[in-house]
Amino acid sequence: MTSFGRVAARIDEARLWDRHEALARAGATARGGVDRQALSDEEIAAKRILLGWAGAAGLEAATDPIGNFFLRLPGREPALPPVLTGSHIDSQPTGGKYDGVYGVLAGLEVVEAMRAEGIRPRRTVEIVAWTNEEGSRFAPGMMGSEAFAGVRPLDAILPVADAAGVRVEAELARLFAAFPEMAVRPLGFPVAAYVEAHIEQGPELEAAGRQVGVVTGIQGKKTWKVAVHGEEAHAGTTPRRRRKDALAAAAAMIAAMHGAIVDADDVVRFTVGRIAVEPNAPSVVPATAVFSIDLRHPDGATLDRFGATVERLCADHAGPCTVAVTPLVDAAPLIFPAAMQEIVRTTAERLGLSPMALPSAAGHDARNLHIICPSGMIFVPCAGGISHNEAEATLPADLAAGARVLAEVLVQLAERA
Ligand code: HGY
Ligand code: MN
Ligand code: MN
Repeated sequence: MTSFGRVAARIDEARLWDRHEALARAGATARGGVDRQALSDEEIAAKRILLGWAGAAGLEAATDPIGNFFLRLPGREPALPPVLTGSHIDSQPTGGKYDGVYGVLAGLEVVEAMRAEGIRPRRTVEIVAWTNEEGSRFAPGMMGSEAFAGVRPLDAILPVADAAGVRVEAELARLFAAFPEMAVRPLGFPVAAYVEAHIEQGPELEAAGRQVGVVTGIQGKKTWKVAVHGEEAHAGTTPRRRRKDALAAAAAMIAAMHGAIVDADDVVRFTVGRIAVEPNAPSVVPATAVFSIDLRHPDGATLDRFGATVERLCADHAGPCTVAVTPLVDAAPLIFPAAMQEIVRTTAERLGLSPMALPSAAGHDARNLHIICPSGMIFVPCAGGISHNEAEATLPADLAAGARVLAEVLVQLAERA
């Protein structure tokens, strides 16, 4: 047997599946999903489990000032920039067992397979769990890969607080205290290439009956935080003409944007997923309403055009209130290098799989690695395309098929001079 396929042949479907089940116990919810938000105790517990497996496999563990976790298999020439693979293990509040976790565990499975086959690539292979990909507890998301790639400075990230006022900085201190023996490396280093395996989080692969997707790119995304300020008042005594009702104004803004940000072909994605009202009391006219906006589209000009309406529509519907629209993320659509798409496609075909090319409608840390090194992604199907939902599901055979493709892609990339 040529060296091609040797590591793929060592991928252990049962071990990969069992590790998903084990990691899902960290932050398990009653409805079969996970609530393992960034820098939470649940995520620390999951990292401890991960480190146990990595230690047993002889991998070196390290972190960095933003809490990214790196599990390292030194190559024959460790001075060369490494090949990176991974994703995230933080989840949405009603998340599934596979979003993000698959990319980290598939990477670990590949390294286990390399060791079982006695293969030590030329380049070091590192598995990474990026900090706060989801952005549910701390907005915006992708803080770990953004800081690593230099997209967002650390000093702009550390002061960000969650709904309870707890800052990233304080939670990172807790994380480092939980792993006192962990080496802390400087933020960012040269990377030869990055490959991320992920469930599709959409219905295309399953509908086409394919096990593996070659990800062509990631659609563009803009997010904002909108703060509407009015005035507390008595719900029974205050006449309408004297009210400054922040929630009524926010509702008008949101309705106007839902009415304006639509397209006939159902491609644009506009979501207000979070709203917080103060003082949030039934008999008090709301003084403030703070809500999120998540806007996405695969075409940059269209995304910009819809994005340009946000600030105007909020201002037009503020009524007697004031409104502050704060941009958080402005990420253009991206296309992964043809060479990275090609190596995923040809590797899958050589393994006897029939890969399908498709773009990613969901965001991924690969977006930020794409800025600093050749990056690519491998998708596997998930049931009904359901994700960011506790019912997220997939098949052991699909996870293993994706891991086999990842294995042989990483071996090829890590053998390159
Ligand atoms: O929101 C996203 O696209 C990613 O799943 N966090
Ligand atoms: Mn994800
Ligand atoms: Mn997600």
